[in-house]
Amino acid sequence: MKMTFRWYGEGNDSVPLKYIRQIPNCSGIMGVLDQYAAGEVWPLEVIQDYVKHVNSFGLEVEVIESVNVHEDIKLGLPTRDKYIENYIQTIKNLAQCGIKVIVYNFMPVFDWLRTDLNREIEEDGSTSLYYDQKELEGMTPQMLVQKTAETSGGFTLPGWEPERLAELDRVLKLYESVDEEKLLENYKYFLEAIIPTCEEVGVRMAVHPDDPAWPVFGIPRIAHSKEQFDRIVKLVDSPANALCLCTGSLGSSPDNDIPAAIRHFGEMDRIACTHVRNVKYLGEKRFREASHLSADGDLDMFEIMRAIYETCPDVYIRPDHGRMIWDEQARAGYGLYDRALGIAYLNGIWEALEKTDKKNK
Ligand code: DNO
Repeated sequence: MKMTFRWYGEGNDSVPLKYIRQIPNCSGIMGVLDQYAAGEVWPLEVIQDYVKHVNSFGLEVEVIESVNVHEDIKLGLPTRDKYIENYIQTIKNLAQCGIKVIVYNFMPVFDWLRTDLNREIEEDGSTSLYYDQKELEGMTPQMLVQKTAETSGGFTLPGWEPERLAELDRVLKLYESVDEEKLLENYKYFLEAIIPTCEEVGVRMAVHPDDPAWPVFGIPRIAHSKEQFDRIVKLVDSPANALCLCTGSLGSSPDNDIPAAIRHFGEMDRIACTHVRNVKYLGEKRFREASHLSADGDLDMFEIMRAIYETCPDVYIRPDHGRMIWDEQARAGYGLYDRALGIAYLNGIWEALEKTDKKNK
């Protein structure tokens, strides 16, 4: 496995590259150029400079998270072809700069969402991301957008890009005539167009699960169960059509058996990267994020790492959403301290797996 850390770019992240380099076993970042809106081409020279800059800190950048998919592609509008062409150009440019995996999602309108970005965990006074379906049902999408913006501490949030939200009313209206089957059809059209290029240039597309793992605000969502991912990987049957297996997103629903899903898709060689984190269930469609430690949440991190070790040991891993601890001021979910602790813990599990394996041979 290659252990990495998500980084938002110079001037846009509270964590400097130098600190990331100092985390044990962290060999690179999952990076992004978020100055480009969905549908725009990422210029080759800009990516080259970016990669050079990250490399100068002794870190690799082989995974990009994300290149966002324009809403017209998800909606299947006639304008989609020009955005797909741009997407293909971006894939080619990224491949030329050594990028091996592109994380993206096919969630309409919203990416991940929470009803509280800073919910205090009573036991220890830290805060973490929190979701309660009942709270969501009392809000309109516009109210949620406003609350998220007001409580994000001035940091831009991935998935909450201003240009995406400026379009909110128009796009929500258009989705009224798109159901799950239509969305899947539009998804197939997109994959059929881009995967041949990915195969040619050696890039794997890694789709991120819906988060939370169910539809929200009545908008269709098609990527939150093993059965749905089985359909997705078959839309275009290629190792380049792969998953970003995010344990916390899929794991927000107790119906999903995460180690089993990793084994299933790992054995098929369809996992290109993973986000590893823990979730604490608080009731029906109500959860908060926990530290990575198994005992602090409801996911079994040992079984998760064992499934990765046994079925897809070469994937890129990153710790995901940390709690905010030690009074750190950072982008919600993306501080240094708790994610670095997460890496140290995942490293420990990995070492135990490797050494036990060797002993048994
Ligand atoms: C949330 C992230 C997601 C992810 C996108 C990929 O924190 O895991 O925003 O990057 O869904 O497109």
